[in-house]
Amino acid sequence: MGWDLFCRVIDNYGDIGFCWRLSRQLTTEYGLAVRLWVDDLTSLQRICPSVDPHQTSQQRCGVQINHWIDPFPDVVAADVVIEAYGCELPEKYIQAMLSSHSRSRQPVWINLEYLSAESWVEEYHRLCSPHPRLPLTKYFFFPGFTANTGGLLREKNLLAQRDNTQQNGANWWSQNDLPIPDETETVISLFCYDTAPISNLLEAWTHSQTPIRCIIPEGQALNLLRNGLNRSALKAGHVIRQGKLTVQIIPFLPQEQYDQLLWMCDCNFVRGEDSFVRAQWAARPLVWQIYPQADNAHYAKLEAFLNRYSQTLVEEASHAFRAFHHDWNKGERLDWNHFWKYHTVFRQHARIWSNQLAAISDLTFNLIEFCKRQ
Ligand code: TRH
Repeated sequence: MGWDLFCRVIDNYGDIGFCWRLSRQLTTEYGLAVRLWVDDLTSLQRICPSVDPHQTSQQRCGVQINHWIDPFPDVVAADVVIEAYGCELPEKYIQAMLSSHSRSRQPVWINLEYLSAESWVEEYHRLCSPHPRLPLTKYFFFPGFTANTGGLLREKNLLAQRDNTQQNGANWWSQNDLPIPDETETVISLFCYDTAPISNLLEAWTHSQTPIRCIIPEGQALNLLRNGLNRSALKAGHVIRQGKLTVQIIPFLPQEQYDQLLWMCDCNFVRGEDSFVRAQWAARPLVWQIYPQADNAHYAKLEAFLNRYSQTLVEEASHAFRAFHHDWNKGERLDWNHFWKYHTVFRQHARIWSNQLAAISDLTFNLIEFCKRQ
C-alpha cells in the first residue's frame, strides 16, 4: 500500500509530532511507501533537525517529505489517504482520488482525529461519512485509551528500549551531556504553555527539603521563567540555582531524544497530545497541561482522562493527582508538597498504567488492519 499523509500545522508541534511518528512507523516497521505532505517544514525541522525547510521534497527515515503548497502539484493519489485532524485535502488531490476511483481503485480516505479519553469516542471511531457530492467515502479514526478505539502510537521496540535506558540511567545522562543526578535529587522535565502557574511551583521547589533539578527544553516555559526567576534573558545552556532548586535550560531536543528524557525523569510535566502520550509510555509520574480550546471545551477532556487514569489509584493519591491537575490547568495556586507526597504511589501506578495500555494493540497496527479491510 502507498500512503499519503496530510498535515497542517495549526500551532505548536503536536500535529506534526504525531504525523511524523506515524509516518516513520509505517515505513520502518511495515515497509510502506509514505508521502508526508506538511505545510510547515520549519516546525518539522524542530523535532527532526535533519529536515531542510527550504527543500520542497526530501527523504528522511524512509519517508518522502513534501512541502504542501498551493497550487498543489499533479500527483496520482495513494491507496490510503490520511487527513490528519480534518485538515481538508486540496481540491486537486480529491480529483486525483476520483480518477483512481474511476479506475476501480477507490482510495481509503481516513480522517484521523485528536486523542480524547471521553467515552463517546468508542461510538464514533470507524464511522463513515459518504462525500455529499462525489463517490468517495471518508472514515473517522479516533485514537484512544481502550480496545474499542484506534489506540495510541507505540513503536514495536519502544518499551524494551525504555526499560533498557532506564536500567542504564547514568550512561544516558553522560551521553547527552547532562550531569548525572545524585540519589537525593528529584529530576523533573518541564514542557508547558505560557499560561501555566509556574511561580509558586518554583517557590515550592526552592524551599523543598531535598534537591530538585528541573530540566526545561527551550520554548514557551522560558517566558514564564523570566518572570518567575526575575531574569531578563534565558537560553539553552543556562543553569540557575536558587535554594534547593537547580533549573537547567537545554535546547529543544530531537523527538526521539525528548522521549528518552521523559524516560529518565522522576516526574514529567507535559502538554497537548503527543508529549502527553509519550509521558505515559515513560511509566513515570506525569502532570498534563491540556491544549486550551474555546469555551473551555478542553475541561471535559481533561476530566475524562483524570477519571480513567486515577480509577485504580488509592483515594488520597487520586485526590491529590486530580487537585494538582485542576490547579495546573486553571492557573491556580499549586500545592506541590501535597501532590509529591504520593510520588511512590504515582510511580508504581504509572508503570501499571503503561502496562495496561500496552495490552491494547497500537494505533499504527489498528490503522493498517482497518485500511486492509476496506
Ligand atoms: O506542541 P503541543 O502543544 O501541540 C499541541 C497539541 O498537539 C494539541 O492537541 C494540538 O491541537 C495543538 O498542538 C495544535 O504539544 P504536543 O502535542 O506534546 O507536541 C509537542 C511535540 O514536540 C511532541 O511530538 C514532542 C516534541 N518535542 C520535541 O521533539 N522536543 C522537545 O524538546 C520537546 C519539548 C517536545
